Amino acid sequence: MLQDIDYPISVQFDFDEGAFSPVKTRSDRRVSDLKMMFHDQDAVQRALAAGDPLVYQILYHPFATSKSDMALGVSRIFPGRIGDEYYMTKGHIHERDDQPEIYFCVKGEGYLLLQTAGGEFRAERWTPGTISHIPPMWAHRVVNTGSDMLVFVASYHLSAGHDYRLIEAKGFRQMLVERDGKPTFVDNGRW
Ligand code: PAN
Ligand code: ZN
Repeated sequence: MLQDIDYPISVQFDFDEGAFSPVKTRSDRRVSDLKMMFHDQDAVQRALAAGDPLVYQILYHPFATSKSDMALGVSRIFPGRIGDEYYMTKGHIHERDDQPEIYFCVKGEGYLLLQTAGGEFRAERWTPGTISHIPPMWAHRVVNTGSDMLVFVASYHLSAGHDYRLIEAKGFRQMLVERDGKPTFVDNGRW
């Protein structure tokens, strides 16, 4: 029996737009919201002075009932770079150590970066249609290395919690930068 449901149960995804509706909340992340994540701090200052561009948006819809609570998030990462480093999400690890997540790349191209607190690192190449499972206790970040918007759908439990401290402190072991016009992995000197 359906009761205590926060309607609507369904939302409609538009593949051309890379967005669904209705949206409960939309958050914008600008360079100023993730300035410590980029390695080239001079380039960060130039971007801030040039109007603090939008890096990504998160469209969010909680599906909450009295007995369960899944979250749907769609992230839309714009194409661009700060210096030579591609636009990306901040990246976080879930506060609860038993909480995984599913990511589904629907548009664009890039990489999913995964990393444990101990520094084990993985990168998965993404094209439209790639569906990735993020295991519990792995930090996750998505990098847009393409020339169009990268859009992915995320589904996770509302109680997972987001802890940004580990990634704010040191970042991921490797960064994605443009070299000779191509996305290239380079070691992050903070590790
Ligand atoms: C996603 C992320 C979203 C934005 O919904 O929250 O892609 O990335 P940051 O939270 O790292 O800025 C998710 O992984 N939720 O758990
Ligand atoms: Zn997550």
